Amino acid sequence: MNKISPSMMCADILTLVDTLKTFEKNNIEYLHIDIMDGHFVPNFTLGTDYCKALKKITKIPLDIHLMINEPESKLDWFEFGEGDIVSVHAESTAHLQKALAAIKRRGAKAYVALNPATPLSVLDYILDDIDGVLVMAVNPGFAGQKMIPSALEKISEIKKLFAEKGLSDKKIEVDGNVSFENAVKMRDAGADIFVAGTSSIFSKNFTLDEGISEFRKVIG
Ligand code: S6P
Ligand code: MG
Repeated sequence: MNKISPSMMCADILTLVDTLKTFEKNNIEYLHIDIMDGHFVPNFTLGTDYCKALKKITKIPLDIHLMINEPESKLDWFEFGEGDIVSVHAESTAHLQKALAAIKRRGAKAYVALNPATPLSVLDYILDDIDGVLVMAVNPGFAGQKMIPSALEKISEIKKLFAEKGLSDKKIEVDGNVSFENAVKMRDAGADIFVAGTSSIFSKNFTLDEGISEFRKVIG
């Protein structure tokens, strides 16, 4: 079954406890936490204390998306472990393998995140080190952007690559403008985990419960 990872930067911090209750009731699989450092991307969002607080109040695994330079030297700042996903950007470090191996050593799933312009050749020598790929369908930094269409082709190519190499247990996560409409195309291209933000479950046009049940139908 495909999985939902709501983008927590899109959730109202003042009603966070209620939002988490709604997620638990709806068996949401992951909480996508965007960590930005103002260097790798031009924005600041959530941080170490936020992850710690979530760990205290919910059992839903974290899906930490690190948009920070040199993540390998900052992994110890974060609380994560068995069952959680941690993504590092291929473009953010000269020591990608080192960062991925450090995540795995802590029992979490290591994903490599790829900006829209990053070619798949970066995967060539890290296939053994990853549990999945996080495909960015927008340039990271902000919610509410439009999907860059080449993301769909990228998802299909990764799916094909995993199948050819007998690595179909590895997952493809997609992030950025995963609207109800785009999610169908992303699913058809081969995505497994869908980051839900302002263009789907956090849209102001319906309740969170309604958004989640509609999104589930769409991602299959
Ligand atoms: C963007 C970030 C994403 C956004 C998500 C928001 O840098 O990594 O996780 O929070 O894309 O969703 P939407 O539907 O507003 O694009
Ligand atoms: Mg993200």
